[in-house]
Amino acid sequence: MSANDFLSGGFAAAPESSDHFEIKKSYDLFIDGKWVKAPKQFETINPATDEVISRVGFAGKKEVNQAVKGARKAYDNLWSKMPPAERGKYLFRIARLIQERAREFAVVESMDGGKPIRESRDVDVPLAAAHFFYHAGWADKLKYAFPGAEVSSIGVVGQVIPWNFPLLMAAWKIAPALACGNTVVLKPAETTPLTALKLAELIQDAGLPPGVVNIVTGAGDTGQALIEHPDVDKVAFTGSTAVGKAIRRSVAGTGKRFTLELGGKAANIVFEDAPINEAVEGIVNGIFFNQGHVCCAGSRLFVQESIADKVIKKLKKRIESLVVGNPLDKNTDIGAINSGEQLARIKNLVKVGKDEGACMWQPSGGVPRKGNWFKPTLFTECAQSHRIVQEEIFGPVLAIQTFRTPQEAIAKANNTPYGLSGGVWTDKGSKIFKMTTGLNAGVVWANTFNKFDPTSPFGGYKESGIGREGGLHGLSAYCQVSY
Ligand code: TAP
Repeated sequence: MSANDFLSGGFAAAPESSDHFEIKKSYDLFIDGKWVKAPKQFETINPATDEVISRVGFAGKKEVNQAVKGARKAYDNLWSKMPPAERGKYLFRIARLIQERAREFAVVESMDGGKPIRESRDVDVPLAAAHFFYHAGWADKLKYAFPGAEVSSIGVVGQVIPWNFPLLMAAWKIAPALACGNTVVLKPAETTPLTALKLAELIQDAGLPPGVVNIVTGAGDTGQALIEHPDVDKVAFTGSTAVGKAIRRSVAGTGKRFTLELGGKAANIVFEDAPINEAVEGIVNGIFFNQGHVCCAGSRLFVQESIADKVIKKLKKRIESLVVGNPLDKNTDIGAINSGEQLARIKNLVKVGKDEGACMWQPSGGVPRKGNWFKPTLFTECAQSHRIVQEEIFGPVLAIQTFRTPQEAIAKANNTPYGLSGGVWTDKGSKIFKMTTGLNAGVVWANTFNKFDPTSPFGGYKESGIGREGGLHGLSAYCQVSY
């Protein structure tokens, strides 16, 4: 498929090239510092073109066991005993290598996952490097992170990550684990294994001792085998609430430590005194960033009744200008839906929204012929009971409701099983404090949305999970802290 097969919103196409690096025809599993053949393989597909990019290994119980053994050996003999400043040097090296190979990682991430290159280039990859830099700095300062406490490592960590931020989630998980002296077995998502495998190559280039990081690709069964492995001391999972619940049941009574970062249904709340144009940008960024495949996406918009018509009109005008198309084109605002399965889920919930009586609007532009696409979509006339208001769609679909008072906004925003994030748009600082204390969410942004930083803890309440990642809170989840 050529770049011209995609729509470019009236702009001249500006595709990023993919000929400056190699994607191998097939990848094995990265176990104990070596590339190990898996008994079978599966294809990883470019969701924007339906083309096969590569074939990757499918790890079964035997390979997962081999990886955990490698991680245990590296933990017992080397990594947990290494002077922390030496561990830090490896992390700094990995961070710098990610920066050096940033363009390659950004292109592969967009090809394998479907996200616009502007996002993988400006958000995913720089943040992944930042997570390694940040945690590299903590490696030899853990006793200052928790003053007065004895701090030690935990052991072997089993980590399972989703497909929406593949490299970034790997960095979120691996960097703090290594900084605290643990070793790791990581299972990337089935539809987006490539940047984790490229990270394994980079880790080899960084000279990290064998077994400290192991990467086993596969499907849900591979993740389950890892989580249930008796020699795993801690489980770190990011993914859906349904799988998170199953994991919590499986670790119950085993003594394994665990953190669960799960789904969300964030409220983005716009008051009549907000800077409206900025708020409209924030609404667009909140729900259409990464095609809405974002756990903290602002998927429920609450607009104060007095400005609702104005905000919705401006929002529609802005959405008309969004470019849906080639993820590798630098003009693209909304890329491809990550998989056919996810596209079917989005279509199904959108149909439910219409059937339940909400009013759907989509912009006039088309979408490319091949691949998985869904237009940015708004729903008005939504009720709290509608499934599109209660359930995580994980796609570019926004449910809009109105409110009259801050109390009503808080009550409606909190009426969800989730509690991951939220946003408040207002000119008044006092209102921001009132709202942020009233909202039941782990992260609340004020007059902005979807901003991330490794120093800032991230995580949820209720069905959005348990534990935090990032900052000191995230660090404490990877060490034993005894006072
Ligand atoms: P899941 O279906 O839960 O998959 C997440 C990971 O778990 C994948 O690697 C998956 O493997 C694996 N997995 C599936 N079944 C498993 C099992 N029984 N035991 C162990 N591992 C298993 O989620 P997803 O659809 O990839 O990701 C979307 C979800 O992640 C959304 O709900 C989103 O909100 C959430 N998410 C949350 C956050 C935070 S920080 N809270 C961040 C990003 C995403 P396969 O891919 O091979 O099936």
